[in-house]
Amino acid sequence: MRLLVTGFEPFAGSPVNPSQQLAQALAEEPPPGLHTHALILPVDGAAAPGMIVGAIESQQPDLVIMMGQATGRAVISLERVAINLLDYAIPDNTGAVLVDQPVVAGGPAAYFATLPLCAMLDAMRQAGVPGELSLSAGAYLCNQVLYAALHCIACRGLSARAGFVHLPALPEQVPAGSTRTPSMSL
Ligand code: PCA
Repeated sequence: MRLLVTGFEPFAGSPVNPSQQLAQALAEEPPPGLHTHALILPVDGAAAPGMIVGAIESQQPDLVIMMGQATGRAVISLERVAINLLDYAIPDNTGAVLVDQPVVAGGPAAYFATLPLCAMLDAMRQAGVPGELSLSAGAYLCNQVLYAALHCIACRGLSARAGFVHLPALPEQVPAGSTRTPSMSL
């Protein structure tokens, strides 16, 4: 089986992003039996969707696991839904702020992730890793690439299963003295 795993570059002024580190670690030490390719996406709303679509088309993966950082979340979140909305609360890394725009003009309102999320959550919990199902990947880059990937797979009739995993901040990203920002080690 071919796995395409993605992370994002750092954003919002942080020097690191756990999703980049985890994607790179998975590529260096792939899960047994999975031919794993890692792709690090820019936090750039104009470039990132084309990059995930290009990777799906060129590599024809069986599984697409996209990852990103969700500051403020305490456990690993498995996203159930991608919505056709861009509503950035902060600029992307090029300075763009897209508000009240579709990811794909004329596209469906939403797509469900197609990874086996309940089985993944059970497996995570059995392994002692706290997790949850999430109903919103937001309206920023993470939702955008999830929507773009699911739209590409649906439109081209591909069999790949795809979904998005949001990760808590790393301990070193928590401001000194803060007791409010949850974190999880890599
Ligand atoms: N998280 C952001 C975009 C990049 C990242 O790692 C998000 O949740 O949309």
